[in-house]
Amino acid sequence: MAVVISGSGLWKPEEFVTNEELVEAYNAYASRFNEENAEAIAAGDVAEKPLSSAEFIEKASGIKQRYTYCKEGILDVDRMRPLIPERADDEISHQAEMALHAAKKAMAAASKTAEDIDMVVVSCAYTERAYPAIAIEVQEALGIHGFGFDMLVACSAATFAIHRAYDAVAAGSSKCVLVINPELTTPQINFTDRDAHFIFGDVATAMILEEDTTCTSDHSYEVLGTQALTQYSNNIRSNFGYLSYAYDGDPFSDDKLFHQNGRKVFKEVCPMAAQHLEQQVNAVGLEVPDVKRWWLHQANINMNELIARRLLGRDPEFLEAPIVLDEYANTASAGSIIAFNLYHEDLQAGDLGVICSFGAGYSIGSLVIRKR
Ligand code: CO8
Repeated sequence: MAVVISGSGLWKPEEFVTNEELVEAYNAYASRFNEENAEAIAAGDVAEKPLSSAEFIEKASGIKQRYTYCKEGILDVDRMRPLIPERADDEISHQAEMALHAAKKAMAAASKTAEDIDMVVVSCAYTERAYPAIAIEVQEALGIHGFGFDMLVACSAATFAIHRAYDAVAAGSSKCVLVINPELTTPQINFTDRDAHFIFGDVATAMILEEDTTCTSDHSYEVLGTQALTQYSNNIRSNFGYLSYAYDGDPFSDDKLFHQNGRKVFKEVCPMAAQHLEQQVNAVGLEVPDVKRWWLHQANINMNELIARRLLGRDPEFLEAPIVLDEYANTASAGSIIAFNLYHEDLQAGDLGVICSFGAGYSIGSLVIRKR
């Protein structure tokens, strides 16, 4: 029996924010801050806020725009954070709503109904509450029997959840698994921080994994191997959490939002990811040139080009390692799944590909797959 990926789904919000819009709002905010704090800045008590630039953002990251679940509030210099209405307990939660959109698309692509699925995993960088699990809310909304649970592994939440799905199907404890990644990142962005305000966007992705014997999909991929690696690092961090209630400090201080040492991340993660990918391909008896497509994590275009160059010894063609950053920005764990979703149907039976995430933790997760 083989385990296959038999469907994937991608949902993006209708609203988006361009670099130009973002920079205009940030620069207005920063200029006002600098004016209001001119004396303290001159005395060296407060740091001047540097200005941002749309050209820098595109050059440094490859990002041109990002989708936003709620655009309202983000560009408001008096707010600088999305204005998301709180929902009552008997309403569908925001992340469950996002997850459902992507789940239904993955189920349609795999020709699966609720009766076919017996395990639901919602895995992403943040969940909007601790319990009940978003996965159980989605399970209920879809009418799926069996069980569901949430997982958090930051950038590698999607790949690590697919690993768990693979393990469950391979072990026979589940027949068909729905993995969903509702990446609602914008509420964790410090839009007043020039170094971080441009990085993330919102999106939801989903995948179905099942036994090959039940698969009826037109586009399915046998999972040949999975590999995960973690190594503790404080270079990408958020201190947001339930202990804030017990602390005397500000529950909304800057350290409670996403922050990183981007340069260090770049330098440390690129070699780790390239080495991991080569080892992962070799572990299933293949060589790097055997791989037709690399669906890489989408954090930074220069990072992806560097990793691809290290692997291939040359620049990749677009379709060898597709980039979706220009349209979607960094969508935490969903990036490599977006790339897979948009660029997989052209592959032929026998073609090999690798899905790989890398980032916060640090965490790296990969799968070698073969088109059936
Ligand atoms: N506008 C203009 N200038 C800028 C800006 C800006 N917005 N930002 C920085 N600069 C300036 C700097 O001040 C610096 O100037 P100087 O040389 O005078 O000091 C110059 O530009 C260069 O700055 P950097 O060295 O910081 O710029 P880089 O070329 O390194 O680019 C990046 C910055 C884009 C952040 C880059 O370092 C990068 O992408 N690194 C990798 C980061 C990464 O992969 N992070 C992982 C993200 S985490 C993740 O994927 C999931 C986490 C969990 C989800 C969280 C959801 C909220």
